[in-house]
Formats: sequence, structure tokens, C-alpha cells
Amino acid sequence: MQNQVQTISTQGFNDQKPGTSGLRKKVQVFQQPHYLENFVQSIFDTLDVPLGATLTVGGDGRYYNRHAIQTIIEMAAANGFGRVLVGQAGILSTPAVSHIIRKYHTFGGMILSASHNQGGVHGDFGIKYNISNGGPAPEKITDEVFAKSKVITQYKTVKFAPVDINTLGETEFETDQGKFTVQVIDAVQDYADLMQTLFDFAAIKKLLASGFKMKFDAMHAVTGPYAQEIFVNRLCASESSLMNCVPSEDFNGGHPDPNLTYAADLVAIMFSGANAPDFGAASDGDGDRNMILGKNFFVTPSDSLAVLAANATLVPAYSSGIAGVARSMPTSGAVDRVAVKLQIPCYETPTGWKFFGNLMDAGKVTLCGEESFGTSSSHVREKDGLWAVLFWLNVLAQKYALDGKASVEAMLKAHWLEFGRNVYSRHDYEAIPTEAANAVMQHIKGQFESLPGQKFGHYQVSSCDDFSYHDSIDGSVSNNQGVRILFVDGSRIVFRLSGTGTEGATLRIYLEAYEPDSHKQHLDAQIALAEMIKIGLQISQLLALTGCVEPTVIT
Ligand code: G16
Repeated sequence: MQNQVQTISTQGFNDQKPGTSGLRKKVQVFQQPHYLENFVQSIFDTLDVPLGATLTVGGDGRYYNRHAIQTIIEMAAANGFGRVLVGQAGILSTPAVSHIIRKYHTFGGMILSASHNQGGVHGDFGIKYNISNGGPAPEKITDEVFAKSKVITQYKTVKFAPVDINTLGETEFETDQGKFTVQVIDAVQDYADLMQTLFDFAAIKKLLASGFKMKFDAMHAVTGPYAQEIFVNRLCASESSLMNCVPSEDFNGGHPDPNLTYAADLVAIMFSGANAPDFGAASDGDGDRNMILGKNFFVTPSDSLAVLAANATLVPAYSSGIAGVARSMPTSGAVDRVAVKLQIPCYETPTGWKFFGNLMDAGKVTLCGEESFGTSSSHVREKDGLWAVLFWLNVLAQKYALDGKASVEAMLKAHWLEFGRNVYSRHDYEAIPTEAANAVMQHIKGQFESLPGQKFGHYQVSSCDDFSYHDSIDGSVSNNQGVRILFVDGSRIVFRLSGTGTEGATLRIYLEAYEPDSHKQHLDAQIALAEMIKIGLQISQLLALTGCVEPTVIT
């Protein structure tokens, strides 16, 4: 039976501006009539979809995924796509979507996720479009989508009976525009195969068989099935190496954000003294973030990027060296020091993985990272949580093969000894009133003229600005990307409003100081940065303007 394309009248919404990574809102917002459809149609209208093109669709399994997938399938059929690839049960991690787009040359993909944000009926939902290089759509596309979403008057759809996305295989439909196929693909195999081409699985297997203990926490999110296949089936780790590996629609009531606050169960295990595992890691809702822990030891994401860059040649995929590195502006300068030693370029971009895409496509950088627990390479165009975990395991396996020792803490300390330590911390003030957060930013900007030269305790301000990025590949300019207070000794404080929250505003304060003295490098970051923290609060007048006494999250 032929299914008729229908044109449905609608009215625009004013709040569909994509943030740092796609559109994220409360589930109830997405459940408003036409809300999801309007945004999807605005994306399709922005793209020049070739007739019969293939679209990849997958999500992190959170509440509303299944409904959204059916809607997108129907709208894709009506908008000229000939095929949709869907992960089995609708599940695909964000890096897996990126890989599938690249491997099967699909016309981009839709990722249904609010990443590390909470899920469930009262939680968050999100959607973003990735372009055909596998990476998040750049701002010139998301800006156009937003503009279209405000003035949209109709969308196109075809009503199908619910498509079975649980069973692998193909289902064909006839529409009045022609044949349309939904292909349900294995969510895990392609990605696991890719990892096996990058890393030395035999060496990691040996390490894991040597008594080296690891613990991976999937936080009830998308990486569970991937971790099972990679760590247990392929690397023969014990089942007890994994925790929280069954994805759930509301992440079992948790907050799938791999940091010291929200991954508290893993942190307790890893900081349990002499019997703690040797290596711990966690990933977020959609599998693109990672947190790395050693026995009683936390690795900041900024340090993790620097250590991976410094040791990249120990990993098969990067054995002939890396072309360059990139980090987001608020990420510490630890990797910059490695780049100097390796004599490779280091790029500083705004927050948001989308800014790395052009540099990777142009072959300028191989490794990229962000302080927000994101690290990856040009094997895909997204950050990749399990990739980072495997990279660490591969490097540790090589160290073990060399001298029988594999310690995360020892690796970090050796790194600091060679490069010095960029002591780093981020303080988040979540869900504060938007007006109060804006007032803080305005108050700081109001001091741009008077701050340079001023002394605060041991520190003197050298300059301050609102970060702007000029993309050297496509010439685009992105302004207002975070306020920087730079000090004479190279320390800095950055203030930025998050672009991924869904409740009020989240103000982030990023603190960084350089410590070359090996006798002081062991200090806890909060102690080492205590004076900087006070200066940040003084300059921002955060307490007076927001009433917030303490950060919600410290990493
Ligand atoms: C997203 C982006 C990242 C960004 C992070 C934090 O991560 O993909 O590039 O660093 O948000 O952004 P913000 O500071 O604006 O909240 P994810 O894991 O949420 O997709």
C-alpha cells in the first residue's frame, strides 16, 4: 500500500536555538504539539537533501527516544530520504553515530540525546544533526535552523505503522514519492571493530590478565552494551570489571555525567585504599565523555589530553606521530606544553566539539580535547568516551610490557616532572537565575578597562577579554565565547555560561595555575588554587549577585 505524504500546518517556536551541542530541553517541552516536528523540518529545510539519500538515526536510549525515532523516520520518508539506518532498539552512542555516518557515507545523522543531562519523563531530551563528515553541524547550519524554526509554517510527514526497531534487518515502505527503507543495524559491532583497528587489543588483554584490575561505569547509559562487547567479549576482562551497564530510560534515576560528583559510586570504589582497582573510568549518557581514575587518583580531563598526546606513539593508530592537537579555550594549557616538545601545532577553539571538525578535516590536528571530560581523535568527528579509556589502557599496557608496572598516578607524576603541572579546577554553579548569571558576566566585563595591572595577593592581572575565535579553515568568526582574566605568571580565570543546561543558567568558573616545582605538584588542586578561587569570587561578586554560597559541582 502506498503511503501518502502529508503536509501539516504549524507555527514557529522562538526557543529552538541550538546550544553548545544541539537542542536540549525538558521532555515536556519536546512533547508540545509540533515541537519536535518543527525542529526536524527546519533541519531538513536547511539541508539540500539529495533524493534517495540515507540518514543515520540513533540515541542514548533515554525516555522519548523511541517516539522521536518513529517521528524522524516518517518525516525523513516525506522529505526525500530513501533509507534510514537505525541502531537496534534505537540505541547508538554519539561516537558510533559519527563512525556510521563516515563508514556508510550517509547524508549525516540525527542524534537523540541530552548527553550528560538527567533523563526520564521529567528529565531532559535533546536532538542534534551531524553532517556528512560525522561531526556536529557547524554554527552556520545551526543558525539557519534556528532562523527557520521561528518562521516555519508547515512540515511534511508520512504516517507509518510503528516500525520495529528491535529486530535487525530491513523494512520496506512505498510512499507516493517512491521506495523507502528502514534498516536496523547492530549498534555495537561496527564501533567495536573500529576500536580494534586503532588499539593493540593483544597487549591490553595481557595487561588485564596480569592481575591489573579495572572498573568501568556506564552509568546506566548507552556505553553498557559497547563495554560488554569490548572489555568482556573481546578483551576478556571479568564481568565484575563493569558496573551499571544496562541502559535505562532514566539512567536508573541518576545523573549520567562522569565527574567526581555524579559518578560517586565509582569514585568511592577507586578511592577505597590499597585494594582499589588500578584503573577506573566512566562515560556519560551518550558515550562521548570520559572520566579517568587511577588507584586513589583523579586525572583531570586537561591532563588526560596532555598525557595521551605525549604517549600517542605507543598506540598503533598513532605510532607514526600526530599532526597537531586542539583544545577548547577553557581547557588547561597542559597539552600546549606537549605540543611544543613534539613540535606540532596546538589550536585553541571555543567550547563545543563542532569547532574541531574543520581542523580535523583539513588534517591539521589528530587529537582534540576539552576540560568537560571530552577527548577524541580524527578516527571520528565526535568526542569518544570508550576510545579514551582504550587509549589509556593501551598506553598502560605498553608501560607494563616495558617494566612490569602500570600505574596511572605514576604516569601523571612523571608527566608533571617533565612538563610541570597545570593545576586546574572547574567550579559550576548550576540552575541559577539567568538574570543573576548575566549580571555576573556583565559585572566582570565592566572591569575590562580597570583590571589590567591590578594586583590581587600574589597575582597581577596582565589582560582580560571575551574570547573570539577565527576559524582558519572557513574564515568564520565566533564571538563572546567566554571571559578570560589572564595573570602575569600565566595563571588564568575563565568565566563562561554553559550552553547545555535546561534550567536557568549554569555559570562555570575555570581556574588554572602553572606549578613547575616538583615539590608542590602533589598538592590538592583546591588547596593549590585557593587564592585564585578567592580572586575569582572577588572579581565576579558572585555571592552578592547570585546568592550562591558554594559551587554545585567541583571538578
Ligand atoms: C557538550 C559539547 C562539548 C562541550 C560540553 C560543555 O558536551 O559537545 O563540546 O564542551 O557540552 O558545554 P557547556 O560548557 O556549554 O555546558 P556533551 O557531552 O554535553 O555533548
